[in-house]
Amino acid sequence: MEMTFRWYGESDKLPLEYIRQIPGMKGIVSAIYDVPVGEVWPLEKIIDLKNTIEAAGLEFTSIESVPVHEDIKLGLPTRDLLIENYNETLRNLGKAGIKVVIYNFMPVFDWTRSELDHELSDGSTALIYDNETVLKMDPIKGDLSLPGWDSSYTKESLKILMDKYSKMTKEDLWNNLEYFLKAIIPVAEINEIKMAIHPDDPPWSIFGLPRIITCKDSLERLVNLVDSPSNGLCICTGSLGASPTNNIPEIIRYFGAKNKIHFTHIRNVKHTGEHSFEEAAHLTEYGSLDMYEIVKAFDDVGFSGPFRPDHGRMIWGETGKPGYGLYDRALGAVYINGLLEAIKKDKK
Ligand SMILES: [Mn+2]
Repeated sequence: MEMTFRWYGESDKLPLEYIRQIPGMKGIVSAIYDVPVGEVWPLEKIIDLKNTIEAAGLEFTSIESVPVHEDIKLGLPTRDLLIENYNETLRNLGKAGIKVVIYNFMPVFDWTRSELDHELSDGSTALIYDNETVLKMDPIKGDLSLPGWDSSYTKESLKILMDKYSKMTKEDLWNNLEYFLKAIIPVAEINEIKMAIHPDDPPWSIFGLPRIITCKDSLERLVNLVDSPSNGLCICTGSLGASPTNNIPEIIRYFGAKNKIHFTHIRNVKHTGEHSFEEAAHLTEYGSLDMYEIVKAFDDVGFSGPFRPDHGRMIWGETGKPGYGLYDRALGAVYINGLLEAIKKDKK
C-alpha cells in the first residue's frame, strides 16, 4: 500500500515540504482546480503540477478528482461533447504518467455535512452529519454553505439545476452513468489509467436527489457495467461506513480479490443515530469502524495501490479547510503505518 496525502495545489496553505515529513508519505493526490468543470485539462498544467510535487520529493500518480459535468449526470444532449472533453483530459493525464483517476457521480452536491466545526468532548472540532438538521435545510434558500459545493452556483442556477433532477429516478442516473462509463473506460484503458469511483457521501439520497453508489450491491453493479481492468473503485471507509449496514472489511475483501480497488480513503466514523454520524479520530475506539480489521483486509487481499488518510479533525489550534488540516491527518497516517507494520510482522 502506498501512502499519499491530498493537497489542493498552490492555493493549499500546507507546504509540500511539511507533508513530505510525515513518516511513510510517498505521494500526493491532487487536481487541476482552475479549469471549469467540463473543459479539458491542458497537458502543460498537469506537467507543471507534477513538476512542483516531484521537486518536493513526492510522487504524483493519482488524481482526485476529475469532476463529471452535471449535463453528463443528467443525460442531456450536450453530454457527448463534455464526455469527449473528459476523454481528452484522460489522454493528457496518461501522457503525464497518471495511473489512477478518482471521480464521483453524485448529483449537484458532493460530500455533505450539517456542521463543519462541531466541538467534540476533547475540544477538537470535526465535521458531522445530523439527519434532523439536514432534513430542515433548504439549499435553494441558500441558508447553508458547505465545502464540496460549487460556490459558483447562484440561488437561481441552483434551483434550475435541482429542477432538472426533479423527475430523475435512480435507474435514470444508473443509465447515465453506464453511458458515461461506456464512453470513457476504453479511453482510460488505452491510456493505462484506472478509474476509481468514490462512493456517495453520505451513502443515501439527500435533498430529494438520487444517490446510487452506496453499498456493496451498487459497487458490484458498477464494476459490472463495463468489464475492464480500468473500471474500478475508490473505497472510502468513512463514506461507506456512515451506513451501519455496510460491512467494510467484507467489501474490501470482496472487491480486493477481484482487483477492483484502485484507490482507498481510510478514516473512522462514529454513528450517532439513524442517518447521523460524526467524523471521529482514526483510532478504532473513537468511532464505529474497526480500523484494524479494515487495514488487515487491505493487506490480506494484497492491495498494493495508493491510499490516503482521509478527513481529520481540527486539533492543536489549527485552522483551515475543514477535514483537510495537517495535524490530524498526519496522526491518521502514522496510526495506519503502525497497524500495517504490526499486521505484516504478525504474518511472518
Ligand atoms: Mn473519501
